[in-house]
Amino acid sequence: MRLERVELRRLRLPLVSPFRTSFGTSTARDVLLVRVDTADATGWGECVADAEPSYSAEYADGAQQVLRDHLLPRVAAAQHDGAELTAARIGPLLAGVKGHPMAKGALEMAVLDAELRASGLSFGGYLGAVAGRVPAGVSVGIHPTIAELLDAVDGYLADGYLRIKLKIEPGWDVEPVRAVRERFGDVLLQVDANTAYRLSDARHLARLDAFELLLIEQPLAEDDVRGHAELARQLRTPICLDESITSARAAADAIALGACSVVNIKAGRVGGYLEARRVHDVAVAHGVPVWCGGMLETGLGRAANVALAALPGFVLPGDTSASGRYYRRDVTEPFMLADGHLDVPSGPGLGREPLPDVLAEVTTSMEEISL
Ligand code: SMG
Ligand code: MG
Repeated sequence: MRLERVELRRLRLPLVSPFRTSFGTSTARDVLLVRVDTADATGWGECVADAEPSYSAEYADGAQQVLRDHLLPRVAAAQHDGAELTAARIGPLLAGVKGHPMAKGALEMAVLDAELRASGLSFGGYLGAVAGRVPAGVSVGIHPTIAELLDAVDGYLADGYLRIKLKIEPGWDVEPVRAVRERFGDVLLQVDANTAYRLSDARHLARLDAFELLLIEQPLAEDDVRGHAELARQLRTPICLDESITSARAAADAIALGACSVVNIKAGRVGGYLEARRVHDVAVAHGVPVWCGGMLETGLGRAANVALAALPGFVLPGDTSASGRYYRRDVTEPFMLADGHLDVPSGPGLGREPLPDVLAEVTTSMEEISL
């Protein structure tokens, strides 16, 4: 396969409601899409970097620049030398560029989509999906008041979501969790701190043990694996890592060190769906349950996430919500909740493509690169 043309397209997609986390409030997504054209097929990749480098070091402008100036030139050079391109070759080809997993992952996703569309295989089929639908959880942001939080959770449960994740931060943790537990009984419940705590908060966080949470996600800093291992010894609530798991090797290390007993898998955070599958395989080999994280993806990233979430080690509901939880109009045919589940697309590649009219409406810029 040879890439003939690459398009870097930016979209602005307003969220249906503001999403507040410990690192900021999002009211819209600044999306970078990568489109690759080959002689046989077109492929789409979605970069999950946000406008601000606040979830991780990456951000959309930086991702676009590293794609244009460092990643795509390496692909062009390899093609010039006669290399046949496949998605599996993208990671090794880009290994000389340090970091930038979200930018790399978006390019690999686009190449994989084109490759699979050309061969007729779906993402799920390629990755090893064993289910036709996946259970859907929902991530609920920090709200101005507990009453508003309870209203939001009530609405999501009425929609059929099977698991609730509450965003927490110091000052918004024990009381909201207690309120949700008291009001909604034994609903599957977990929390995500996005690195907002320190190890010295261990005694405070242990107060969450009373609420039988599925897990607490990333309480401490991204690079504080030892801190998480120490915290795990002080909490009964299982620790799940998100930001810290930057590769399959990082997952193996964190598990071996006792820093987590559950893993959140996000393809963008680890450089693509192939490394995401390796994270899954490492976790399964250690008997560690995994679930699929989310980065407010459009229907394109969502299609790939839902396929990934259908692998056998994904035994907990993911942050794989329906399109309507995020966007009034998704850029693809929307993902709909049915009985608390999303169907895994079965068509070639992602099994979803952008709707031209919506895409045109939300596009803010477009850059074309000939290879
Ligand atoms: O896609 O439903 C979603 C969002 C899930 O909470 C979510 N993601 O740390 O897990 C996480 C956050 C990171 C993104 S916040 C913009
Ligand atoms: Mg998280």
